[in-house]
Amino acid sequence: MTSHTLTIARVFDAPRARVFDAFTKKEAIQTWFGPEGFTVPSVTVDPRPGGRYRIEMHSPEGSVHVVTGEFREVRAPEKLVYSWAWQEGDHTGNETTVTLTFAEVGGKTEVTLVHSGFTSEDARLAHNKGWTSAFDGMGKALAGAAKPTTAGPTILGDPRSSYVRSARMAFVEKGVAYTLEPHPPHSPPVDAIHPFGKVPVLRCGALTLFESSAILRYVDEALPGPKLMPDTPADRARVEQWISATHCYFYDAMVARYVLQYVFPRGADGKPDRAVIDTGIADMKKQFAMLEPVYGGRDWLVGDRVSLADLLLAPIVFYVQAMPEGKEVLAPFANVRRAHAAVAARPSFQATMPPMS
Ligand SMILES: N[C@@H](CCC(=O)N[C@@H](CS)C(=O)NCC(=O)O)C(=O)O
Repeated sequence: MTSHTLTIARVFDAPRARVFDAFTKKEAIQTWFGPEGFTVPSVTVDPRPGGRYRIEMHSPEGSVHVVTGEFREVRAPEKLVYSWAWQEGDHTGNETTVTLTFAEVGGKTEVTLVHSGFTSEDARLAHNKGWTSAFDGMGKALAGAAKPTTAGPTILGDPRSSYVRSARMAFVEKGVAYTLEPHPPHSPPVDAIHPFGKVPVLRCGALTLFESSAILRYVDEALPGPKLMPDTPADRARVEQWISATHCYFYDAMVARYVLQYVFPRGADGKPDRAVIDTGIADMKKQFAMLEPVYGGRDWLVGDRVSLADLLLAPIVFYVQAMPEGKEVLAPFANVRRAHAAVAARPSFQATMPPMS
């Protein structure tokens, strides 16, 4: 049977030892390995003759690809030879050999890859595409732009944020696993995604999103699980209406001018600013009075089941209730309290309790 061999030479703008490490150190491999858009959540590597490696890659669509092999020759920082075998997919069962040589060229490093033993030209071409894309990623990683290590959906944000909680609740409602990376607003990982540094932001494979409304809509539409938007255009528009009202009016009165005044006091002597709190309370009362007949006998802002609008508002009402005047403010509004209790009883609400101090 004819054996097909792939040869690629690439110059990387980095010292030879660092480029060699990119193939032999777990953390370094995770910054570039795999085609563009793939992430590398798991790597084990034992770079010595007879030592083994295992690299798990996830595609943006969520498919898992695992390659394993054994090191045959390890001569840092000049040469590396290892076997290469896919654990699943079209190329399973065919062990091939990767030979890498590292040469210094004027302060840069030329890597020559010889990947031999393919049983078909198709397999050789598929690997040419994969390595070429991976080497593009390696160039970027060596220049400081590493790829994320988790492919699965990841919410970045402070778990105390009501908006972060809404995004997390959407995942729990859908029954889809997600990772929470706790980062404060305006921290580098958040700033890398949100132009104004706010939380939450979402990373999902190659996709990044900012703004909770966009994140909630994506989670609902792109992921399996129960629908969090109603069935009719009019009801979907009503959900959008309450989402917009929450961003534009409820958050301002309930969070900015009430809850946050207690959580981050900015008044005289570092005390909560009473004047601001009073305006927040006055507006909240009007807002709850307006919502009271909207709920009527129903537990949901729209229709007969939970929607994204409820997920956005409930974490805010939760904080209002927890503040000194909150229960008193809500006391006259039996429907609002009953509707809030209905969302608060859901596993998505229970599973996303913020750390309270
Ligand atoms: N419109 C944004 C608002 C997000 C937002 O205001 N998040 C707060 C935490 S609940 C935040 O990041 N605050 C920091 C800041 O405003 O600088 C969204 O819906 O995602």
